[in-house]
Amino acid sequence: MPPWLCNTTLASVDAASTESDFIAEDAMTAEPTADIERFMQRLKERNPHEPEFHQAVQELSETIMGWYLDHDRYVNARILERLTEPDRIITFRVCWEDDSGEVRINRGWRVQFNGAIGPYKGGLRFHPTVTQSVLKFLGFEQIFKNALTGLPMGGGKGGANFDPKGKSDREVMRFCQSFMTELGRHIGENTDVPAGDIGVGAREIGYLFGQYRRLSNAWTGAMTGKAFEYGGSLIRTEATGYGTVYFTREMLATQGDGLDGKTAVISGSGNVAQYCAEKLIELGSKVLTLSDSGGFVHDPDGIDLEKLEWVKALKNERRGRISAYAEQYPSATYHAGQRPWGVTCDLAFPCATQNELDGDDAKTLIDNGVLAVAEGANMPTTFAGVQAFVDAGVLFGPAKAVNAGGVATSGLEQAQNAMRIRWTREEVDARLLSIMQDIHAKCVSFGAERGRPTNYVKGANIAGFQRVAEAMLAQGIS
Ligand code: NDP
Ligand code: 2IT
Repeated sequence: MPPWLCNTTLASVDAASTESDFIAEDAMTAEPTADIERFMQRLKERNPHEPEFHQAVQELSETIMGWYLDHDRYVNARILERLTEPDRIITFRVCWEDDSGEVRINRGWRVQFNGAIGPYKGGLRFHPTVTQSVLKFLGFEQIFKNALTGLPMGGGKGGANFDPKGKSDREVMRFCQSFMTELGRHIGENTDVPAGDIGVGAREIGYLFGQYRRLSNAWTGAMTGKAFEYGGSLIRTEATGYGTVYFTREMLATQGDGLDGKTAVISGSGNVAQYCAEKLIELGSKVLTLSDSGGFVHDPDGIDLEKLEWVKALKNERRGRISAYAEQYPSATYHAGQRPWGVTCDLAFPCATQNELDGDDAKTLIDNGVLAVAEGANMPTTFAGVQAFVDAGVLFGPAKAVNAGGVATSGLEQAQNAMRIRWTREEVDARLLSIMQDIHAKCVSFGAERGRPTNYVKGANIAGFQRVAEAMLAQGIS
């Protein structure tokens, strides 16, 4: 342990030291490892009981600290310290009445993390595991992801510890109306523009937007992910999954390889997983698995477009469980309580949730010869997993680059709403592709390493960070 950490215990930290000297003069020349430890120690003291947020900041710090310390302008302006403190967090009670007349109470949040490069932008998550820590990690990641898209979008995230599973449509509607009654005063097309995430799909966006429109007495593009009929963008539904595959194709191309004939393992069976599978199938890969929180299905014959349509109806309309796939298609087996990483594959796409692929899973995938791993979900790979992939020279695409196609297409939806025009499917898809290629190029330019595959984690972190840091410097101390 570096000497300066020895007497910096939680108990010894007073109010003054929590808001001061993150990188003191004496530490400026130390190894980044020591600086990372010191910085993380302070961050944890300021933000106790937020393991997901600590993890996201640690992952960023591990790849940018050396570069950051070389930039006195950033260090002197304490950009990293400022960037890890949200602009504000709004938290509120959400009361609603269930179908049996019982009063239910949930907690809602909006984390407006950093607005330097544009209005806050990021999804809403409705899931029982939602906590402030989860939303802070997601909001933090969103800052850099949005910066990578090149569009004017700040970073934010919100949600509630509400579980839409097992609720009637009317219950979900009442919850959404109550949630938006409070959130509505904090958002707006030039302030903060929410969208979907886990548990918030087309149905929820419709109810949320409808309530916002009533409250504001105006039709504005204050939410994205809307259905096409009332101002949504074509391709937004598909964008995260499609973008994930476009990015993977770029990674493979750096090694003269492609998607055709590759086997792919996907986790999740929601929005991102469905459209990741669809684009992979269209481009000639064989999709072997899908999953949900109950387990995974393995179809050695491959999940083709027809089977995928069946899955979409199962998950999006009938709101069923993925286990039903194995009853419908006898070629498949269902593995209750398990994740799909033991299935041999060329490509792996974690598309469900955070920390769903750990160091042991990574080792299994590497031993089985995986070529590329692309994070469709946010922070699905643990720190040990990321390290294992990078050390093994696997093409590893981190979430903030790989899944940025969703928010990028939200940005395109905002643009269309502001201009009062609609672009065709082809036009939006072409823009999405070009944004994903551009993000890939940025990762390569900041993450190239001699004699090794590009370090996309480092590339994405530095490229995203730099854009926001420059904007913050230009706008003065705030
Ligand atoms: P959906 O709600 O459509 O689907 C989520 C999927 O993940 C479901 O299959 C769900 O299974 C599974 N899942 C959720 N929580 C858990 C859990 N704790 N353990 C195991 N499985 C779980 O969400 P999305 O597809 O939109 O989101 C998936 C991931 O992609 C998230 O990390 C999200 O943040 C990220 N993302 C989404 C974007 C978007 O545009 N939608 C954009 C960028 C990233 P079950 O049905 O059993 O809950
Ligand atoms: O994690 C994400 O990037 C999203 N859930 C999409 C956010 C958005 O505003 O479209």
